[in-house]
Amino acid sequence: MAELNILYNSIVAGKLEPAVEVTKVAIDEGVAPQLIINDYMIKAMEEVGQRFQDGKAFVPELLMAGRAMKGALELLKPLLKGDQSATIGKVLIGTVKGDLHDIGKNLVASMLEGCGFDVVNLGVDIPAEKFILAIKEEKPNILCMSALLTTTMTYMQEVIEALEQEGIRNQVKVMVGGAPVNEKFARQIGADGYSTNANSAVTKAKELIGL
Ligand code: B1M
Repeated sequence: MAELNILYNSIVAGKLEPAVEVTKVAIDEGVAPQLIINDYMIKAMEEVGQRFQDGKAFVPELLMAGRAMKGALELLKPLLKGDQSATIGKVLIGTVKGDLHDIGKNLVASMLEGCGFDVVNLGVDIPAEKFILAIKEEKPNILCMSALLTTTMTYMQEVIEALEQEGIRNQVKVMVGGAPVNEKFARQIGADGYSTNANSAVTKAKELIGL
């Protein structure tokens, strides 16, 4: 029986190997990926964030925890894929300029992909010009922007304004998310949609393209 508390503790302690091992056992035992992610992995990252905030953990600990979570998440990614054979829409996703957090953004990308979206993942620290270039090249239905810092979430508005100046705002729906982002903020900056987590991101994305 998979000891999922070991997964939680390993991520908090930044230990990759036991995190991966216990995840493998959980997968073999048929534990639902969503339960592993939501009840253990994300909770562990919250604990690390709390320790950081309390001055009990520092950037190296955040990095190690991120590495452990990413390693375990890699094993779960294939399981997030649904049985969708046809593409239901195209999404361009990236973390905005100045922001290097990508674990949540990648989780959103994997869920969207698993639910039938064609996903182009631009990565982190993406400036408006790069989003614009990619929109012109890839012609996505939805632009997804992620931000984890209160200092970078405001850049989302700059991207939306840049889309307007470029005359392409009406060609793409804009969805925003990330821990400091909320519905009110999304509305204020002129985004079309917002979601709190990777599951609701899929629901919102479908809604935005009329499904
Ligand atoms: Co940083 N960090 N970090 N960090 N980090 C936070 C975000 C922080 C809250 C920690 C804290 O103080 N408690 C704090 C931000 C404070 C603030 O702005 N209010 C913080 C800070 C301060 C910093 C630095 C400034 C620290 C420093 O250098 N002094 C620095 C900034 C670097 C930069 O970006 N320029 C920094 C660096 C880092 C690391 C690089 C070391 C590492 C990131 C590794 C990586 O991502 N590859 C890191 C980590 C790991 C964290 C915490 C601990 C965990 C983040 C995470 O991965 N969570 C975080 C504390 C926390 O979140 N509690 C913290 C798990 C992930 C699954 O959740 O990303 O929220 P999340 O994604 C969720 C939802 O938000 C949503 O769905 C996801 C899945 O459910 N979502 C979307 C996300 N994007 C979405 C997009 C959507 C829809 C939903 O649609 C488009």
